[in-house]
Amino acid sequence: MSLTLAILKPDCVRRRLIGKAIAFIEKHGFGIVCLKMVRLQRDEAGAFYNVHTGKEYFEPLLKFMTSGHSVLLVLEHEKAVQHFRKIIGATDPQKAAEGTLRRMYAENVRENIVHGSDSDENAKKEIAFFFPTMEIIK
Ligand code: IDP
Ligand code: MG
Repeated sequence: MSLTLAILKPDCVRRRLIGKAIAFIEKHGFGIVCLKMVRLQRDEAGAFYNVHTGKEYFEPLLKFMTSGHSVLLVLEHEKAVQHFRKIIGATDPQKAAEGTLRRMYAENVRENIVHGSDSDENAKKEIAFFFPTMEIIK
């Protein structure tokens, strides 16, 4: 078993899709190991998405990610990072495969419902970033 970090982004919360997103995640076999709801501060969102600094979508991304509450989840599954990326689909919901979370619910490439870590190394960093004390119930 391995872990990944998921974020249900502010569009997911605003559109009352938390329940549907979590049901989808659980239906695909993930265990929820940690969960909390937060409103990201600008500096946190900037640090989290720091590799995207300088991209034309960076500022609007920070504005979006700080526009309301998000749900942070640590998820457990075999090959959690790859499996989660597969079930959420491509960044742009129009390019996401049929049956993926983004294809089903996301409205556009920015407001795409959900974040998933992209490597085991980044998952480790992202989990530590949001759950520094590893308050993981196991
Ligand atoms: P990912 O979330 O699928 O890993 P990344 O390329 O890491 O996608 O981008 C991080 C986030 O930045 C995306 O989920 C999306 O919210 C936003 N983003 C990425 N590319 C674009 C774009 O071309 N336009 C607007 N927003 C974008
Ligand atoms: Mg990414």
